[in-house]
Amino acid sequence: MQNDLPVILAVDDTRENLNILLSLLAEYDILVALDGKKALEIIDREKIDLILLDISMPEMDGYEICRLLKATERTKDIPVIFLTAKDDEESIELAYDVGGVDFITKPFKPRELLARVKIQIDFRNMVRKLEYMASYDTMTGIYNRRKFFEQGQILFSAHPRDLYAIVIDIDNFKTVNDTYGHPVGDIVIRKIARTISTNLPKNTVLGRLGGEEFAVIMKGTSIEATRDLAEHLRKTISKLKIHHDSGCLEHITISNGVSKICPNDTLDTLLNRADEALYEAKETGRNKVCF
Ligand code: GH3
Ligand code: MG
Ligand code: MG
Ligand code: MG
Repeated sequence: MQNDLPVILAVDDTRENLNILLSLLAEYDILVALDGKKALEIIDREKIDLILLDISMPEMDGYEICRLLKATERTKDIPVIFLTAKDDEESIELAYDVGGVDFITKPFKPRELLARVKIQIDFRNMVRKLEYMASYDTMTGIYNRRKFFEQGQILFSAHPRDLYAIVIDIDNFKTVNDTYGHPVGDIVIRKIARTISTNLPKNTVLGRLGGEEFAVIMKGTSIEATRDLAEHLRKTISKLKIHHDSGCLEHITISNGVSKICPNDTLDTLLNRADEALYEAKETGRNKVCF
């Protein structure tokens, strides 16, 4: 997770208002737009943490912009503070109805605006942190089980005919723990996760399903090509030299089970077949790929 300067987008059809905000919010990375169209272009391109949004603007007003953002998956969680000359109850109510998180009337008190911006940025950072914790495995930095299934499901919906799974399990890992201790076992898991991750094509979903078991969901071309990829992972890992405090481990191996999507499959049944293939790989000697 990065901790870059938060990016704030200020949208107002009056240049002078934007200039005031630019100098007031100098501690943030601040972008400005003079109309809705320009604002949407910037939001499309940049990762925005907070939007300060005027309401009365020609062509597209602030409410309309906010409604659009809230209806779009990628932008629905960006907090919007309305910053407007309006102060009637109806306008305030509508601002919250369309998804605004705060409402500030112009002319505003500078320190109050700064404080209210800071609250939203802090809240956004906290949400990001929680999202990260709910999605990534702390030890390896790859997807955890929950996020793996969520992302796998997205891939499944996009490519219901060309989906492939690889289930990966480290061989005799208990022996590694028993011989070298749990911390060295952790180093091995991390190294193997990183090796798998860097050897996968783009748009592949990789997750740690548990202990020393990983899974891959990918759009592929054939079972043979997927088997070749699994074989490449197996070979690469068997050649690793894994350094730890008191030495270097070699010849750590994995077993892989590969499956291709069949009609009526769900993500679960696709993965179950890869699991059965993995079981066969274990039963017939380990350090191999079965499908
Ligand atoms: P197999 O070849 O049949 O897979 O044998 P194995 O020893 O790898 O399989 P088994 O499932 O018996 O053992 C897996 C071990 O992984 C047991 C568990 O203590 C260990 N383990 C699970 N999670 C972690 C972890 O986060 N860190 C470490 N160091 N060990 C873990
Ligand atoms: Mg205006
Ligand atoms: Mg194992
Ligand atoms: Mg296991």
